[in-house]
Amino acid sequence: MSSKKSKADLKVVILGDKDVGKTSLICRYIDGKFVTTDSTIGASFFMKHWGPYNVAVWDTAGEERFTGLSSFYCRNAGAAIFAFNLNCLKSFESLGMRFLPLLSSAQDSCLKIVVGTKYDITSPGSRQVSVEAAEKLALEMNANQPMEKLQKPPYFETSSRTGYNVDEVFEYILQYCLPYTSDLAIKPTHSKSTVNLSDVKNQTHLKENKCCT
Ligand SMILES: Nc1nc2c(ncn2[C@@H]2O[C@H](COP(=O)(O)OP(=O)(O)O)[C@@H](O)[C@H]2O)c(=O)[nH]1
Ligand SMILES: [Mg+2]
Repeated sequence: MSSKKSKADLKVVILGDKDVGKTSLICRYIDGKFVTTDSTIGASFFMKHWGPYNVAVWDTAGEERFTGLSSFYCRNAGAAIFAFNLNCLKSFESLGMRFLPLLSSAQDSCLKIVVGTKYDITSPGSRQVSVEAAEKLALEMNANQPMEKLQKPPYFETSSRTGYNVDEVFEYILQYCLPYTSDLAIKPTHSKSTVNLSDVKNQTHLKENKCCT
């Protein structure tokens, strides 16, 4: 395999309600920085090179009006990150109710990783989702995966502000989904392109997609 080819060896999508911190998580991983981001419109695409592999990371918009679009971008995904805000129960409930059904066009073996975000502003008083509940969901979502390969419930608590646990999420995905060789090292090279869908409402075919979900 060669990183010069344009086709990705692994497609990763990130799903979750608006404002849970999906874009910040990807930016922290790709750029190593916490950046102020604009609301994602439609979806953005990042390519990361990991050893000989090309990894495509698709950031999606969490808003209801883009649901059909997110379903489209899940096609052939090998891994999906289900992000929720640790301080917002509703965002956790959305994962099973609204976002899991979008994966029908992903690979059958698609790994699902549950990620609780904004750990830096989470305290016992503010936390609305327990570790146990999140781990339970992560295991339920991956009932078709071999447990010996999962090793642990695929659940991480992260902070894009401090960087806490962010690399660990992606390392877990890459090691699970790609054949691992000892010379693999994350290279800092990457590229980004944004799918310009600023006027999604006026695009008939996208409206049709929305109806189908
Ligand atoms: N304190 C804190 N704020 C965060 C974190 N991640 C995201 N945010 C903030 O949450 C808001 C929404 O983030 P964004 O990444 O745009 O969410 P998205 O809609 O899911 O892509 C922004 O104001 C971010 O600065 C985090 O780990 N800690
Ligand atoms: Mg976003």
